[in-house]
Amino acid sequence: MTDQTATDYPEKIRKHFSTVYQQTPLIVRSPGRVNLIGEHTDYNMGFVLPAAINKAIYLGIQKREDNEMHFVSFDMDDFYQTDLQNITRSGKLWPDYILGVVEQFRKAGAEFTGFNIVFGGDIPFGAGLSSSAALECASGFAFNELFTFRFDRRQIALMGQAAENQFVGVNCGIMDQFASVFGKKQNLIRLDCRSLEYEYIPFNDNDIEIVLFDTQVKHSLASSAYNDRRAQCEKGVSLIKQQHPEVQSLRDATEEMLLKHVKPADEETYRRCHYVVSEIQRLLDGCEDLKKDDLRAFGKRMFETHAGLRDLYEVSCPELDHLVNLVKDQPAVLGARMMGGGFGGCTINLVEKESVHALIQDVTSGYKALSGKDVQVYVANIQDGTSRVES
Ligand code: GAF
Repeated sequence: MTDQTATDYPEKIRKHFSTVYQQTPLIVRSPGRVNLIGEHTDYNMGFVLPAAINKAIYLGIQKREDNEMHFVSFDMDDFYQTDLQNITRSGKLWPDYILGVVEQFRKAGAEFTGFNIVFGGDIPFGAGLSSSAALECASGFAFNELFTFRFDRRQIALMGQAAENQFVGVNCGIMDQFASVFGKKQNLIRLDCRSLEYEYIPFNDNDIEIVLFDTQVKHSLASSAYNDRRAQCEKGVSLIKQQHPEVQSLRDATEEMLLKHVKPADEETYRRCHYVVSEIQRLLDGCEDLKKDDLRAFGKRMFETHAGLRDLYEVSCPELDHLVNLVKDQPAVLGARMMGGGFGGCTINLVEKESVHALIQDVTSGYKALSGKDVQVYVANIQDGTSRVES
């Protein structure tokens, strides 16, 4: 029922690479992420609390002698080919995450020659665990290694985000790429998305597991709704700015400002902004709970985050709500909420270790009864960020 880390991926990639291209690749691993609290706060210049996990993209790369780029998706059994003169959208999405990063590297002055890629991995696609950011960061890190470009980790994360914003067309924040690149085993990353300053917070509680329940749904409107929410936050800021020119983002806004300048103008925009302003504070308070080792108090805030995402930000969906409702009265569950952009994907649950097995059984049957669907379960543990895989 629970999954295992696909430790044999580097070997699979290496073998496939040698079959397809008759070359030995350099291999990079870039992980997916969880986020404990601080949702939809990154593009509002607030804080987030993600961690890289034991699910990753593995990407093999090697130089070619021409200017062509050949990509193989091992898991999708798909191929795409273009050249360095033709960096345009591929029409099938997955190559765009790589092409978008090539474009960003070139904008930053990098000079490429052709290259071959094979990638694969065990981050479920569309589950809200950032498989796309992992692919962007794996690509960026691999280019840096292969062509010795000397960009630093921060630049690699930022170029991954810019690729997604400008090439793929999703206006995401920096959280996912940052978590993938900067992950540290047994640590959360408390990231200030305005300054990009960050601090590692140890999370190696031996009694608690991070359990992810995957709804197995992904609504097609997810990325347009994401961009809409972002635009509503910007609208809230512009309404406040008329009276408070110093306010640059919702990070600078107070509840009082929202009540005075946003609520009378647009009730829905107010609800969105109210959620964000409360969530930024909730994360700061949650970090205090962690300092005091009070995971119960922290978990309570996770439930509050879910309520805000459901009722105010309106990015949940019935399946996510079922999963949270199924666990909310279970004493072994300290906290639970939907995670990531929303409209599907996973819930994140902090669960007492000895009760994980029983909980999974309960949720599996409960979810089936409520939604008619099978839940997928992942037990996440916190791992290091992007790195080269030595052979
Ligand atoms: C997605 C985005 F990619 C992140 O930047 C973040 O905004 C998240 O949704 C919501 O917190 O994962």
